[in-house]
Amino acid sequence: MAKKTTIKDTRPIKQDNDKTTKLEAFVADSTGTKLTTNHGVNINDDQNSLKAGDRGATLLEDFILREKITHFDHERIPERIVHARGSGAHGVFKVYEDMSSTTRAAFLCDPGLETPVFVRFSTVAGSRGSTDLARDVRGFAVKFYTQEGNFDLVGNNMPVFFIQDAVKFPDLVHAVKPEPDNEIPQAASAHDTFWDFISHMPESAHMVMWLMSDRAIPRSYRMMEGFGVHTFRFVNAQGVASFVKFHWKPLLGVHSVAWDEAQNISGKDPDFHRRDLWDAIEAGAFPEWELGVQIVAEEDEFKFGFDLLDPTKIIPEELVPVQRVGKMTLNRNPDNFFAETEQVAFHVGHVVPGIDFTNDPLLQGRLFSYTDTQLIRLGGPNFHEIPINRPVVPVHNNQRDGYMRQTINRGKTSYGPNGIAANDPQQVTAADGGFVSYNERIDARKIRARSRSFFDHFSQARLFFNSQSEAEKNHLIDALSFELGKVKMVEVRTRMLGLLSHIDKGLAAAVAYSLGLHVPLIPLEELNSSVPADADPADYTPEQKEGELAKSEALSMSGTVKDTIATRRIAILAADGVDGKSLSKVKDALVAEGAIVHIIAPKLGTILSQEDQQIQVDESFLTAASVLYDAVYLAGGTNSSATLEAEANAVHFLNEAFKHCKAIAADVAAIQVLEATYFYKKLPDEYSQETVLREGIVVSEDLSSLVALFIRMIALHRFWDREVPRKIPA
Ligand code: HDE
Repeated sequence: MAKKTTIKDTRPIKQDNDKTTKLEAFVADSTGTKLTTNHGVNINDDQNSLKAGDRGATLLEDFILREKITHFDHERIPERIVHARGSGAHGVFKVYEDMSSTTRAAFLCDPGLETPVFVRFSTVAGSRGSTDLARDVRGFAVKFYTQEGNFDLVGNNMPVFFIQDAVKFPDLVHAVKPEPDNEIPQAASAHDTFWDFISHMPESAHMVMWLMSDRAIPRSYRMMEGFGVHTFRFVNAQGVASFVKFHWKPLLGVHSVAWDEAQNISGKDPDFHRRDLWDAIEAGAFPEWELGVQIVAEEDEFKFGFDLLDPTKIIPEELVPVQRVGKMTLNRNPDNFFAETEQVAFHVGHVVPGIDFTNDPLLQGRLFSYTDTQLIRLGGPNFHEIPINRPVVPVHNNQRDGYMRQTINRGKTSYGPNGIAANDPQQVTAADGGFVSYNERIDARKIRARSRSFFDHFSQARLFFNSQSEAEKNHLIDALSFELGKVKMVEVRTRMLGLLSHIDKGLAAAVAYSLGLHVPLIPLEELNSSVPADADPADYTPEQKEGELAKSEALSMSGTVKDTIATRRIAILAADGVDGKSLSKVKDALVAEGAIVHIIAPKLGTILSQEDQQIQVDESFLTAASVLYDAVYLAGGTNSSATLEAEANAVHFLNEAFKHCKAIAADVAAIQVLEATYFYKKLPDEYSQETVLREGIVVSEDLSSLVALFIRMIALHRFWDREVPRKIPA
């Protein structure tokens, strides 16, 4: 067979790397164009169908009507079975330093290289139209369009998963989705089937701790961590492999909302996270994350008290620190939601040379599922040709035909080896960048069973609970009390209490109190459905092991970044007669720090300041709500204060902001409005700067110090310390 000496399109590093330019070829801008049918004929009348006479029947020959309606009838595709509700954005990734000592992945080896990315954030359980603020895991899927093909890091905002083996995934999803008889409830895990499943699935104990924590109700996609969950492999050019866990660390810190607030936002603005991401990017406040890696040498595989292949376990950061190796910046909104965010197809099996898999049984199952799901969702095997899914490098192989094929392949051959076309397209050697799977030695029997090293389901669930701040623990107890309180079947509640008691007795007792039940004693052997009856109890010992980490700082959100108010939403409440000077001073200072400031008044239009100046109103009490803001400032001015004091919506706004532990600042001249709230009489009599920073309330006539304190308070995000002692109805 004739052999050529050169290969036409190997993948040199100097290819056109710009995904935006590549997408341009597919962009349709209708500005200044003529209206046409899909076969390109100009349309003369798009307002009337073709009829027999003025009032006559519509004619079958009306190809314009038929084409338009038929296309419309087919506009929807099946939504994703999980992660249906999502929001996407374009961006770039750059590695800080050459990582070639651990991986040969080219995009991680050249700090000068900017790799385009597309990211899709999502909730898991809800339908496409469901609320962003459901208590749920968030998907965090990143497609890197690298010079060596696409690498998809299809992760979540929680580092572990519910199950250890992919075979349980359909059961898990069936249990959490709305119940099959009445399709209730939407986008919520607070129902019988979910908790029935969990109560029989102790391996989910650790994940359930994360799900019941405030991580499940993020303030913003921009303020979430991301995790690859499974242990992957890095392989360097010498073929030396190490284990790797991927992390995304948001530069704005990790922040959440309160559960009561989340439920309110779901009504006031179900698109809250989608809008937040879109608006931040439109405003040029580009969200940023650092890519983190935890690297474990091959020879250290068995040095931990847990199995690296078990996706219900983390590697505590105290044991293996997270190295921050690069930065991702999201800098462009999609042009078209359907074409990009809906049609993007991620696949955990999209890896590039230098990144490889491990035998995590959950990961292995995912490797099958993601292609399979796109076949039904995107209608056939050619979904990789949809513009958003195309790599920035050329694709050549002998795959052909199928629904909606776009490529016009030239030539006679669609097979290899071939002699007719000199064996093109040709295989690529490893040295030239061909993918070679890691040469892992496997010497085993075929079995259908779980490794003993996967049996301990409770140690890390307990580690997570113990690592939470007092407020975070309270929220977790409240979340469990809420969710199990919505469960109708008492036996499910009781069984869950039994399971929780193996994590922490105090936690179980607190939830039991809320449910009006006692904690039953359910032996571990009875709970461990995935553990064979003859297993040695030593393998699933729930008690703290000697030398085991009791707490991990990194698991609490309380220690994350709190030094910026950029993009935080601040409400200024005002009415006619407001002190315009002080209002402008506070507003300007907040805007200068990058905050988004809205003036909220009893009605839209303008208000007249006490200096007789018209001030533009951004929202009225009807269109705004405190749950859509991070902090409130009450401007001064005698008439404004009198109006706001008498305006129930203004008082409610303040009460609610207080209840949700937000920063509140007031000009001393507006004190009468504060006096009308529930919380005023609960405030400490004496205020020092320290109390202000603990309680998050400042009232002052000295605007300069007020503004400075207010900015520090907003950066602290929430004042959970006041939540229990100063609880108010709102
Ligand atoms: Fe997924 N998952 N998953 N998953 N997953 C899907 O693929 C699946 C799992 C994750 O924004 C589906 O295109 C199985 C873990 C994200 O488009 C589907 C198992 C993690 C997204 C699928 C898992 C994820 C998906 C549905 C257990 C975190 C949204 C639509 C073996 C590491 C991607 C689709 C996007 C989507 C299967 C478990 C993350 C059906 C079988 C663990 C972020 O293929």
